Amino acid sequence: MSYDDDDYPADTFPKDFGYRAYNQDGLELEPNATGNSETKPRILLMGMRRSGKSSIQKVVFHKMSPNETLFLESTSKIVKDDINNSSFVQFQIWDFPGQIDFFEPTFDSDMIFGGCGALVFVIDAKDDYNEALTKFKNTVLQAYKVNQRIKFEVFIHKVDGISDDSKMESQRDIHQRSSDDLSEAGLNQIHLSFHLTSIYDHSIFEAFSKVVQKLIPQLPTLENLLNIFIPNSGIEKAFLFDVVSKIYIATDSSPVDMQTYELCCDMIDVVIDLSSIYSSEETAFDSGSSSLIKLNNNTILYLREVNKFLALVCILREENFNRQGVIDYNFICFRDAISEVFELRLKRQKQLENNGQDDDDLLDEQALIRHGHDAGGISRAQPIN
Ligand SMILES: Nc1nc2c(ncn2[C@@H]2O[C@H](COP(=O)(O)OP(=O)(O)OP(=O)(O)O)[C@@H](O)[C@H]2O)c(=O)[nH]1
Ligand SMILES: [Mg+2]
Repeated sequence: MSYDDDDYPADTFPKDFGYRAYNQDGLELEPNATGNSETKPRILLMGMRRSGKSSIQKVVFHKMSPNETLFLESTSKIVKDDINNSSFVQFQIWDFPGQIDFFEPTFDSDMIFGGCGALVFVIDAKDDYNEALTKFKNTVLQAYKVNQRIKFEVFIHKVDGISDDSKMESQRDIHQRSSDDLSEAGLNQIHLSFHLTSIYDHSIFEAFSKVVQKLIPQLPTLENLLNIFIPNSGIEKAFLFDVVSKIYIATDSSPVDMQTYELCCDMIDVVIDLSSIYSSEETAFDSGSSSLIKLNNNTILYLREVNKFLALVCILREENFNRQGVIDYNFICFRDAISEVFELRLKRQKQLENNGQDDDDLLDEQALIRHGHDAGGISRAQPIN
């Protein structure tokens, strides 16, 4: 469960269609080890020792099962992990040791916070969190000094086995106290988001989805496309999933219900598992994949492959599936529109590289893409009744 105070201008996201396999063991990279890693947005995982930072990173991005995290060793130096799941989902995650000290001379704040898109601060809700809140305040102060564009995301973590009432109470308390601490320090304009998370259910995937979405400059375009696609196809809700991590990178503007999200995640698991039984690994999931599950409450889950790494999962009423032709036709328009967004993006990015422009120009480009699609692209996605 999570909520945000407002929307922030998105940071820039370098794109190419390339894909590199990720390392199951959690790649430990030297700085600058990969050519473009310095330009990738960075997500920092910070918090007290044993708060669950490494577990989160392993469960969400490396398919570690929650129970296995019991055997994780304490992190002793910054572990940098490149995530290149799809052209939308590309960033670095830096997992910090809990005992890191900002005031140590070797701690290079400029380097660490400079290229940071989001700072995820993990607080163990099962533990006394006074010290964590002090550390959080110091972290924000330090980070904000260097980079005012960082999005601060607080994960109130390990909420499994805690009653809903005490979850809400912890969230209220942590929100209140951290906001008070920051306004006392003269920083009341800082944007904080709070998420209740656990690696033992889908909440951690949902929270990470929200974090990643804010770093995707094309998000408004993707949401727009979904908002047009859905009513025209008789669909109630749709998620655009990054198949590898099961985080959703966009959804239409209707509210997200946790149970629906879980159903969609489970569907992806089923489809991937079945595909790998019946086909070779290379072709397990490709642009021809689609899948349909009928639930016993007149609801249908319909999955369509967008490309090798993205899938659209739709929830709709059974009777609306009579018009499958319309849905499939609209889906193809939707898919074409997405690839157009990327072509535009790539073209623009090449231009920027040649001209050496900076990030702010990329924000203008967002407007350009959005305008382009409102005007043309998806308008073809009308049902053919
Ligand atoms: N109950 C519960 N335990 C969790 C959860 N997430 C992590 N843990 C446990 O918390 C312990 C510490 O997890 P780590 O991921 O090593 O914590 P860390 O923040 O990386 O710790 P340092 O590297 O020492 O800073 C492990 O035993 C995990 O199994 C959760 O959501 N719920
Ligand atoms: Mg760790």
